Amino acid sequence: MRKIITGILLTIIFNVSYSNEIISGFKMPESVAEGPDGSIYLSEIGERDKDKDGKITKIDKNGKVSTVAEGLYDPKGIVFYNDKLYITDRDAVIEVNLDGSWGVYAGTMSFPKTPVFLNDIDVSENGDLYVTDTGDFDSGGLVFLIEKSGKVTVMFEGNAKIKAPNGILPIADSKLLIVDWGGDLLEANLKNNKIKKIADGFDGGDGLAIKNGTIYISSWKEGKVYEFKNGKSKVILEGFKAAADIALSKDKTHLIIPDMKAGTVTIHPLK
Ligand SMILES: [Ca+2]
Ligand SMILES: [Ca+2]
Repeated sequence: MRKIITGILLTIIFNVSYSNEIISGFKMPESVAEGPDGSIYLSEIGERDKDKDGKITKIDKNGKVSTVAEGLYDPKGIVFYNDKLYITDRDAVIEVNLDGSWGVYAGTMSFPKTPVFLNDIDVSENGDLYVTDTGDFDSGGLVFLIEKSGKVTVMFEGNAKIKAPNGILPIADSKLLIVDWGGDLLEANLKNNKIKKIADGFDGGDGLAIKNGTIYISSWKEGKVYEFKNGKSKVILEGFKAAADIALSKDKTHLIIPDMKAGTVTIHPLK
């Protein structure tokens, strides 16, 4: 009897928690990160190549939407480190405080190669930032390292393997996952700077997330989210207009997906 009741309860919880929550009304949302306060912080490009209409928006735990910082160009990748947000904004990286004040963290001139299309950003435990430049979306892409000292170096240059890097994610053992716009999922070993392809077929690859060894990859072009585990990939979500840069919630129970063309943010419970 006890087992049956538990079963019924689990069924109810399962049904309630396994529905997507969708928040709408955003202008070209590109990337998301959950903050220390449990709010979701979102970059909104506004109109592409239109200056100063980009902004950072906060969705609090009750779903209330407010503007954190504005006057940006085309903000994209967004990540938290020590309660500050680091965001790529076309050809620079900016730092945003939670009170909304912001400044340039790595300006265009501090890059050893002129950035063309800064895209994703992520951070190592020691505060080093990894930043992708998707180049012309065909080739010429770069991966930059921005050290805490502010020094910017090129980690990887466009080559036969890295063409137009988009999503980037540090993982265990000094490795980085990179998804290329052309569809390849790459693993870079930071100990020897070797890059290997571990999967492909994610055309228009945008964001990356990882939970217990399962990698989640969004395809902007296909409007899909894939999972990749044990050497195999499968679609777990589809029907987006442009699934942009995804992120996991801090407790890793939910995947957060901004849809750039639909102007929505979907919060999807993971099994
Ligand atoms: Ca803009
Ligand atoms: Ca991106």
